[in-house]
Amino acid sequence: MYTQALNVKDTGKPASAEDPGKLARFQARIDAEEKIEPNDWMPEAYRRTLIRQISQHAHSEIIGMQPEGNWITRAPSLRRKAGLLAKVQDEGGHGLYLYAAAETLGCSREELVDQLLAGKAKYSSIFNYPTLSWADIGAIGWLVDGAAIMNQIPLCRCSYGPYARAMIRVCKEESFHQRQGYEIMMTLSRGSAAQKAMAQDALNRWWWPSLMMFGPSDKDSVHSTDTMKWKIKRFSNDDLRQKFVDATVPQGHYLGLEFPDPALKRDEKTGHWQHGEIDWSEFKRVLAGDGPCNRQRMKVRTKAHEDGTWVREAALAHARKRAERAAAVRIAAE
Ligand code: BYC
Repeated sequence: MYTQALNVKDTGKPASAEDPGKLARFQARIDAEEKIEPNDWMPEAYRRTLIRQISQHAHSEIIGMQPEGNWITRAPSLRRKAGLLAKVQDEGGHGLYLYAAAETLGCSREELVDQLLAGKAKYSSIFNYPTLSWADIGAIGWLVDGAAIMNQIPLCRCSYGPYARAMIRVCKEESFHQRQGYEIMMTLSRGSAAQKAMAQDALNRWWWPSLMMFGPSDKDSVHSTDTMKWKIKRFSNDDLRQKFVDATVPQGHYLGLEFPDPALKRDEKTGHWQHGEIDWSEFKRVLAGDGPCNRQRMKVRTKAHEDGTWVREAALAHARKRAERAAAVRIAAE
């Protein structure tokens, strides 16, 4: 999509060595809400932060296909299967837009994928949890895509043009995903006692991991100061988490479900739903690679990458032949 525009190389320069005048002009552009485009001058730290965040986001979309893909063959009806199939394909598409956006910053998709497979790049903690029942597909759509929308709508206004533009389409598709998930939860909640229990069990298991998707609390967030200054992030982790809780709790109550948090209560003065303490030790464990499914996710991703080698090679050989043929036609015409 954008890779032809690459003329930005990693200078390896520490941020302190950068021209203060250029830095000031860059910040002034950000403050004036101008979009930064691939060939514009940008501080090294801005570029690196974007590569880190966008590639982590891309990896999350691709790894996120696994827990849901687990239920494609077991969806309870043809309609459900078609919906889920389309959703999982959308996630693959989101990964591709995001890798393309990251490539505009001078890092190839191959390098980014290698970092993931080598365990050097993160992906969202949420995808290290298993999908044990069909209700989990409803809970993922409702909660995980719901959290994703809350986090990603502000990213449509992010200062980096290619990321902001990619997020517009991603968010439109995520809202369809959220609706399909909530509709599954609604059907189960209005079904038999066993179906309602399945929906409750899914909410019990996905609620806390969904809150962790927003990242560490503001006091522990290492990147927020810079990313807020550069208008990559528009809201802090805790602010977005609170917006998500406020939007989601009434939806759960409408379903007749209970949240697995005895401390959850509405503050009558502010109108916000206050939640209990998040288990940050679990979050850290999952990030360190020791969640319920980390090993399985990486094993499956690595195998899929290896199995796809011939496809990538064939596509490159085809592109080479087309280019050679086009060059031959050009020479003959001269
Ligand atoms: N999981 O300083 P902080 C989706 C890391 S895809 C794993 O607050 P930042 C979907 C963070 O990377 C969902 N790691 O960081 C797909 C950093 O580590 P490094 C993904 C996490 O970047 C398919 C460290 O903790 N969404 O929705 O300012 C189906 C310190 O954190 C997590 C995105 O990627 C986590 N939950 O804020 C359905 C959105 N949280 O890199 C749905 C774009 C934090 O220094 N990303 N870390 O080693 C963001 O908005 C931000 O990167 C985050 C974190 C809010 C996630």
